[in-house]
Amino acid sequence: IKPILNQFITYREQGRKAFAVLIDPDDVRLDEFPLLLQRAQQEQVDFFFLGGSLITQFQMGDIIALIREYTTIPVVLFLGSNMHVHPAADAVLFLSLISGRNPEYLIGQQVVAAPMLKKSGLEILPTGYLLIDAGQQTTASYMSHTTPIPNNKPAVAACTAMAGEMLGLRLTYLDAGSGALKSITPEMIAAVRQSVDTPIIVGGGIDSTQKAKMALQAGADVIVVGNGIEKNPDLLPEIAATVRKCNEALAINW
Ligand code: 1GP
Repeated sequence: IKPILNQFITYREQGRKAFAVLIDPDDVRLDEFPLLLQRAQQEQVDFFFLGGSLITQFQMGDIIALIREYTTIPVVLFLGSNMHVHPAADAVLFLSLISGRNPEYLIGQQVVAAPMLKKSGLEILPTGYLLIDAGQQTTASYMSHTTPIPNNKPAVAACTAMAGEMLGLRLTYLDAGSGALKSITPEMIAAVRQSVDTPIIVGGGIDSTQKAKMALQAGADVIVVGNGIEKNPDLLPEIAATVRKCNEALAINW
């Protein structure tokens, strides 16, 4: 198994929780960025997810170079389009939007990206991507022309995740979309947890330690926080501490 996928799977097998910080390349101010990177390194953030639905600033290369300068944290691309692929990252979440019924995001984009990704040397992380209703239309559902899974239908999410796993997708990503008003319910996370063995990544609207803890306790293996940290950088160490506490509690239960 390739190293980053292995990292996700080992965390899952050991019951160890992980913390990914989502960086939207358009929102990065390069002069302030090193401070965030130093903090992330200090707090032992597990992954950087890098990407967004739209990228209007050509600074992916500079961002990755700064991440390399200040941290040893792996960079995982999380892209809205194959136009945004950057070979200097470590890996790419190769997403199939399985909650939607738009063939373009189920397989079309992937066909176009495949030869480029093969040459890029990036590690490919085959990921079942589920958009969950967030109480308002998110950029992701607008851009992908798909209807998200209703927030109060855990069984739909569970069956979708199951089908993704049966198709061979190695990671399951439950996303309420960036800046979601409603983050994903513990009931839905728990239903998915009972249905698949893949690592489960949960993100969208996690802007407090309470929400982070709830997602982890419900069965998320990796939580992703973007907007919350952009608005309040102090949230980074707070969430890191929550993840650590959760891991300590799990270690005691062993
Ligand atoms: C969105 O899962 C990510 O795709 C994270 O969302 O920016 O709301 O933390 P936030």
